[in-house]
Amino acid sequence: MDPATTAEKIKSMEIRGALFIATSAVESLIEFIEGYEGDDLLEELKREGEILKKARPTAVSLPNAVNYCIYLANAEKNRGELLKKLRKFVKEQKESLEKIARIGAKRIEKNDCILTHCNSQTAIDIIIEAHKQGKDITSICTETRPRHQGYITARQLADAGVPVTLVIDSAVRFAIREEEVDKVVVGADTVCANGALINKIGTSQVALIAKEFNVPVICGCETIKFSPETLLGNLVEIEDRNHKEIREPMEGVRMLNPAFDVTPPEYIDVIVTEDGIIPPHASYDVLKDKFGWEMEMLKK
Ligand code: RUB
Repeated sequence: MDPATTAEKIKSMEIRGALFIATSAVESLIEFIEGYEGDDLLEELKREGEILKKARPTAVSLPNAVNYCIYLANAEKNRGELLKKLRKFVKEQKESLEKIARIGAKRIEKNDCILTHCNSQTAIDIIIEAHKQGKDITSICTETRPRHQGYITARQLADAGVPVTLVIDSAVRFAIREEEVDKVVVGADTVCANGALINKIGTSQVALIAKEFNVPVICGCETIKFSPETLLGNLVEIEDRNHKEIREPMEGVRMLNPAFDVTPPEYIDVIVTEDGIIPPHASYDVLKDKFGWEMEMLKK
């Protein structure tokens, strides 16, 4: 699929979930490079990359992945070698899901009841891996208004054989208390330099309630979702989606439809990356270790 079509599908949320957004964007740039016959690939890639980056503003995996393509294209002038490196990048991103599932599942204990919010492939894979290991877990997922991504999660977990209960978002406190939730497992759209987590709207409420009941919050997050821009002091834009997603306009009523919120690092126990488990406050070290290339680009 070409970059413009991919950008449209990201905008309309046909392509969604922070990791899938990033890998789809890179795959579209690979297709673009394969078909490119002009003599200014780098400039054209930058233009296509801008279209992709503008598709959705909050998940940093998208600009990180696009910037990485441009960084590679700048350094590698041999088209075949560049494509090889880009395909390797996509493969590694997909493999990171499995690595995170294996590491994260170790934090899940026998008979745990796990609550998850929205639809994160990373979080789901941790839960399914724990189930495959025979830990006899059960799960609860939230409906996730207004787009109801929780229904996708419920389907995926049920299809994998994990006993699953669906609750409305406002039943989270009731569920954590009455269903005796042992752990919360969520994904990430962005992790900031201070360890704050940006994920689907409502994640911060879930984490706050989990804290109240001493329930650990585990965040599954590929390192591509850490934000180098936040190291330079920039704030992450929270997407304000079409208010019609909530309901038809009401006269005299202002609607607000933020798609994501910020969970302070104090409410998160661990972040599970493909390289291992870190406390949220070690996010700075991840950025320093992994994003030297992007810091170079951002400072220019
Ligand atoms: C999805 C969402 C997910 C993260 C992580 O929001 O908030 O928790 O993107 O997903 P939306 P993954 O439905 O608005 O894209 O682990 O699949 O990358």
